[in-house]
Amino acid sequence: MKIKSVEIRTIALPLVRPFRTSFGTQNDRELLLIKITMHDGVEGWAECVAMSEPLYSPEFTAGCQDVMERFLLPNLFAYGDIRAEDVAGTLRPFLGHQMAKAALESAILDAQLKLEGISFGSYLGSSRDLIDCGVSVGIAPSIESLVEEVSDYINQGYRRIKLKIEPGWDIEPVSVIRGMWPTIPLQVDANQAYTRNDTELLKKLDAYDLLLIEQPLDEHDIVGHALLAAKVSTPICLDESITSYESARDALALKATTVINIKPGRVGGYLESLKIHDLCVEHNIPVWCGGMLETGIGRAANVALASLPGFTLPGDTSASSRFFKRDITTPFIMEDGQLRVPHGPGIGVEIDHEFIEEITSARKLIPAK
Ligand code: OSB
Ligand code: MG
Repeated sequence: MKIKSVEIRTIALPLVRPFRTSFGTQNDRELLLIKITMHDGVEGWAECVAMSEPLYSPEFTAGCQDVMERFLLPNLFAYGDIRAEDVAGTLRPFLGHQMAKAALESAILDAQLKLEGISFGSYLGSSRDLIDCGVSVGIAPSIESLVEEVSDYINQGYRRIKLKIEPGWDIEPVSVIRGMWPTIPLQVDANQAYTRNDTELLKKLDAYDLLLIEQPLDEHDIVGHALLAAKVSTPICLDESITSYESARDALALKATTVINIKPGRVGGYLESLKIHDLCVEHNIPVWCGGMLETGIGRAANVALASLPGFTLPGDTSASSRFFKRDITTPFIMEDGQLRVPHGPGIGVEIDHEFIEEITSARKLIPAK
């Protein structure tokens, strides 16, 4: 395929409720949407999962657009006849910027699969039609409102609850939720909010039968996670620290993580995700699919990925309604705590072009030279 043009737009979707984590509070989801048009007329869509500020990862929306325009797109245009499998290799000289690279690779993959009539799921190696849904629950203003929010998700059918924690909001919310729902699969996510000095505190979480503790320490503190993992009985699961196949391999070798959260944007795309998945299957490491408050475009691809055989834990693959009143694609609706993997070609969901127009704040068309 030869790229004809790339359209980058910025959209913003209001969230149904504020989403608070240890690194900040989000009230809406600003993100870049990528549309790649090929010379043969086929179009590929993807979203870039970076957020508007570099609080979760070093990438942010405006920075992603800049690196795409300045370096990544000129490289892809010069490549000529391109397939998704070529993208990571040709972009390798440009360091980092996994989320920007992932978005471009995903858009090219969507176009390629649409041309070939293959779904993301079949291409990646899906082994089931339905995937279990988990939900990520933000830090709440009070224990009462947390209980209310979690009850609502459990009534909707979510099969796993993940509580965001930070110093001062950890043991109490976990003990209350565990006390009210003694058997619900439960895990916590600290987004790097603790230090090596918090080992004794984190050890207290062992009393609550948690599936895992996600990213308690700084993303660069792999050894700290290994030391912590040796002292607590709850499994440690890295998120922010896993930015590539190599970082996953090394964290596993150091026993800094015994479960892995794969987020395609964070690791540079679905093809890199597949490599990490295969590595984990080989080492008997449970895998689950993370989320970045994706719209239906990114969610569709994530749901396809989450249907691979190594994804043995429910992911942050929630229904569209978890974050948005109205999605920009056919919405993902939960049936008995599960989502259906799309079967259509490419990402396999219908795009709501009219709604996208309404929420677009900026757009740029970049013709391939
Ligand atoms: O750490 O998993 C995280 C959202 C934004 C940034 C980081 C994280 C999250 C979530 C939400 O926990 C996951 C979702 O999309 O449901
Ligand atoms: Mg996380």
